[in-house]
Amino acid sequence: MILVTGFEGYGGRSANPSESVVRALDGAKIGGAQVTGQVLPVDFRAICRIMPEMIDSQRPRLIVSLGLWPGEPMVRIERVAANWSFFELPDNTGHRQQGRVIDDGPDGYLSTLPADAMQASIRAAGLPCRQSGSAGTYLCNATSYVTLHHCAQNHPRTMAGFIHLPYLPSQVAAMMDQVAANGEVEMHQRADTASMNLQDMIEALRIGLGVAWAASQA
Ligand code: PCA
Repeated sequence: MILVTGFEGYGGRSANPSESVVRALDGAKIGGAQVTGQVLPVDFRAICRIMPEMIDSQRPRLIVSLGLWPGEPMVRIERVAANWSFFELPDNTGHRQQGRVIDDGPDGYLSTLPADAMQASIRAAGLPCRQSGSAGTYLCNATSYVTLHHCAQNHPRTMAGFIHLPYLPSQVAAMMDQVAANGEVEMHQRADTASMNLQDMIEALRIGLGVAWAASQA
């Protein structure tokens, strides 16, 4: 079984592309594996509880969590999860985690996804994809850390990692309207205007999950 997670909107945004991608993939079959999609709350304390519970009860062999990285122009496979949080934005409950994600956990984990192979296949399909050495210090990094820590301790054969996604084009269009209406910064000062359409993101994920699933069965 493949578990794919995404997030609801946060930081004043009503939408999150990761939620739309997860809803599209929920129930799909990829490489003979059943995909279960789960949309998660932007809530640090809930994530610390929900991710381990879901992994214990559903026993996925592969876990790919998704989130938005504003300004990212392509599908971005994260390599590292750090045991460090610095929430510049409060989560959706108003909580700002500062400090370790898990007090007695190691400083970091490397993703166990076959990132090079996933990236190569996604690019071969004509879709832009890259890797990154930092998922930031907000909830996506924390989710990735909690997942990799739980798997390392309890499910060592489960492959897991995180992928950040760009904005949807409609979100950027609405943002540009807001920039114009507010009249506070010039359009060119906004560096977070990259986007990718939903079908391309879904296709990239289908390809990446297929590659990762095959590797998990080898
Ligand atoms: N992106 C945030 C958290 C939720 C999301 O979609 C992040 O990058 O941490």
